[in-house]
Amino acid sequence: MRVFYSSASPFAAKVRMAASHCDLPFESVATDTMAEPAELLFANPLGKIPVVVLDDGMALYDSRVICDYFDKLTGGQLLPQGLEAFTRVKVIEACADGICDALILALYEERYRPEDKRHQPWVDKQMARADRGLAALEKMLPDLPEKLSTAHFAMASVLGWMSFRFKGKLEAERPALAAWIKAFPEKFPAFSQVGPRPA
Ligand SMILES: N[C@@H](CCC(=O)N[C@@H](CS)C(=O)NCC(=O)O)C(=O)O
Repeated sequence: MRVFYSSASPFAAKVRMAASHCDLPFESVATDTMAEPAELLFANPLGKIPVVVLDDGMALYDSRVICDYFDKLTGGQLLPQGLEAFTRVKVIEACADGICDALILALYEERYRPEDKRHQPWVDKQMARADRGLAALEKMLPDLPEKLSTAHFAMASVLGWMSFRFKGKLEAERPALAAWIKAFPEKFPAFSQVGPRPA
């Protein structure tokens, strides 16, 4: 199995953490989405990472589909079985992923648009969305199951990524989330290898 990734990509980190947790061997393929390599576009017409290419050539995206695939493949290593616990995990995962989507949009506005074409109200909207999501995530902390799940990996992805892309924000605004991500490597030691890292 090959995973198209970049070290800073939070969504790719989510998938690599989940694969490591499930003891699934994989080859990491460093991918620059801006360069749109043919191999990436062939595997994922959307041109985004992460993409997993299975040994038979089948390509899977996006991160939620990939994590759900890993869960099925391993007989339920990433998601609880009971309906209530399953639903709680999926909502936390969706919230963490949504925060990440909003922050990425805000960041891309700065990174990829010429200064005179930037639209601050759009950035403000995304930041407000992310802030509401972070407040909700903090409230849902007690809902996290003891066993590692896709909710943990989605949270570790966005919060780990924020710790270098939005340095100091969590500590200043969401101390419980800042403490959670600080403690996460104790629960999941492979975080230092497969968690998000500055490029
Ligand atoms: N919903 C997707 C989001 C993936 C995503 O936004 N990936 C970013 C990197 S973290 C990307 O490929 N960005 C490049 C682009 O948008 O052109 C998932 O869960 O995998």
